[in-house]
Amino acid sequence: MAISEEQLNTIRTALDASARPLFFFDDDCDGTTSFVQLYRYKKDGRGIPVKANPKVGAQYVRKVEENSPDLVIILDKPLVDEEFLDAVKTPIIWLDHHEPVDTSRWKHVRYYNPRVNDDTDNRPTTHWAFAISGGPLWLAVVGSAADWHIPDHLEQFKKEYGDLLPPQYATVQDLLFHPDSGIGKLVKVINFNLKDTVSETMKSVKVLTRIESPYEILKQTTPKGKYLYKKYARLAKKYNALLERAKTAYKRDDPLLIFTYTDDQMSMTSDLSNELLYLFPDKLIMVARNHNGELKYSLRSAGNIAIPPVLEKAFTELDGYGGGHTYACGACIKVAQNPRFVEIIREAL
Ligand SMILES: [Mn+2]
Repeated sequence: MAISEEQLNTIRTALDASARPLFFFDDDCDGTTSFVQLYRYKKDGRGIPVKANPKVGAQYVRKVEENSPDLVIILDKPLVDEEFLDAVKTPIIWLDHHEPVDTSRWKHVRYYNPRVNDDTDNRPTTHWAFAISGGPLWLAVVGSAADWHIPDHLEQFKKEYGDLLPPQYATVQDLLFHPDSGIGKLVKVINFNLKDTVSETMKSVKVLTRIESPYEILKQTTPKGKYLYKKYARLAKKYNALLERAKTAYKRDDPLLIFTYTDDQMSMTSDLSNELLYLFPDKLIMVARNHNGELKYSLRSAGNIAIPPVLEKAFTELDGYGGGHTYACGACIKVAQNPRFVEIIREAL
């Protein structure tokens, strides 16, 4: 195990000893299910979703001051602003699985990332949160699948929730996008509930911490489950319409599938690009939302193209930024520079 049993015990012990933990978590399914598991284990503390930025920025120092926690826990965020680490004097536990960061300068920061010891182990944050908290199992499975990992505990999950698996599955994409996958539906329910203002997101996350069974949501058997399902269904309508439009961007002879749309409110590029990749696995999927003169891309490839080096190449020439995992990245580029951006990517293929 690339985060050792001893390290996991250290995190658990720190959580046990804390009276007022403050959690900052990535506002995706992995980050959120990580938070919910640890919060349910602790039965105390506060959680703040960190939105729209891979970095925990210096503006979150204020949140620490407002809450005066005795422990800060950062979940599933690849980056934290140095200013934040300098300013926050409270002990910080930072649990992540992206590119490892050297935090040795900050004595009050304990950094946990499976890739530090084994670069091939990038199991999701929710996997480690499960190892610390003991569950609920279904949240760990849903969170892991959402981060493109076949969950380690799938067999155990199958015994309890067999009907939430598709009749046949070989890959994690089948778990996510097979029309009969309850896991995939739950990923969408959680993701769509996170696509709103911080206060609306927090309402949903609070409700999620009180859900005992995934069937409450899927079968809408309780008011809490109904609440989450309703919010999901509203966005699902919009999402499905965009997906249908995106499918028409498919060109047989083009290695790229590019789809851009304009929306000032919320991003669905990540979800759309994932599903498009399932439908068109031989393409490099590029889905962008046009917002404030910038295109915010989600890029996906099925494993034939490593995306970060391609982006690096683009951003040595162009302004903008991007990065992420080997086969799943985000990128941002000014609309005016987009033609050249696409051209560079085409040349790199
Ligand atoms: Mn993650």
